[in-house]
Amino acid sequence: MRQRPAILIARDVFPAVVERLREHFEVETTPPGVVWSAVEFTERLQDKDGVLTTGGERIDAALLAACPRLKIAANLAVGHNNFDLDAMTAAGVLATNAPDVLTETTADFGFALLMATARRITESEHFLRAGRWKQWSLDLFAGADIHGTTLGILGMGRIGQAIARRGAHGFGMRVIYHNRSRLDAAKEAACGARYVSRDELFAHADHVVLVLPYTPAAHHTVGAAEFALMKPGATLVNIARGGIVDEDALVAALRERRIAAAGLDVFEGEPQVNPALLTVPNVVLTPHIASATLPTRMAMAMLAAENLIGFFTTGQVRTPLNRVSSV
Ligand code: 8YV
Repeated sequence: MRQRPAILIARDVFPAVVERLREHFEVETTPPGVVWSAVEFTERLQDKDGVLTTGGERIDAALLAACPRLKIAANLAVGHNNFDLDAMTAAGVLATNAPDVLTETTADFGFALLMATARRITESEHFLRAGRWKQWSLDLFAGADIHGTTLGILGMGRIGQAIARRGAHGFGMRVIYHNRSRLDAAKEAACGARYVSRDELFAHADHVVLVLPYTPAAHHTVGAAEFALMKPGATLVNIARGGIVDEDALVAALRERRIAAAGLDVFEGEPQVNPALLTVPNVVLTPHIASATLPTRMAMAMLAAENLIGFFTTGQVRTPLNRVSSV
């Protein structure tokens, strides 16, 4: 009998996902709480035909050279900056990601983080929990309005558009955006958004939300120059990838109140957090949870699993990132 393909699940995932994969594959799981080092990950992958990754495991030329059996890596994230797509294509390894199923959930969170940041929700809760609330005062945690203000979105893919719709149609915001390519008129109308230059976006927005993919060109693309362009009362929200923002420059801008506040769900070098960020009061910090609802995380993991199953059974996957010749 032909041997079933061997699959590694690189982090602990829901039992239903493991069961689904076991219908087709020999599956090696990862115990709860375990994050393999790059060396351990490579060792475990050496005898595998496929891998379900979670966005944190790097697949590059060195790993591919050490894992010659590998044919597919299925990311359960939409972002895929952990994949070196050129190296994967050159090695004939298919890459897939998990878009769409997380769009609305992630946009909900982007908006929640924007509101928490502008209305100083976590800062005021810390104050209350610390027993410091002694009296009402007119300006107690007075923040910035959301409704009727200008929302600037950098990166106008599916999640950016979903945030734009919330802002324009739910909160009566003027939505401006900048993106590598401009949306067509129908899409702009659907999300009530107007295309502007990058500088205009930073200069005119009351709230800037970052939703762009993390590429080498996007490294620290938001830093001192952008904070200098922003309005003093403006806020910045990052739900994309930590490396997009120069965190040291952000800390300086927040301390000097060159911008009012920031909300960060992603960090350069996460799960380590730049210690300076922890000392700044006007920043809301969350541990990369923008897509974290149980139904959405299940849908993301199942999409990755179905991509693995599709690849080995029919040769078809739902969300490919590159093209390689089939199995
Ligand atoms: C994931 C994300 O939860 O999909 C993405 O790109 O950033 C999150 O939704 C995370 O990457 C999983 O590691």
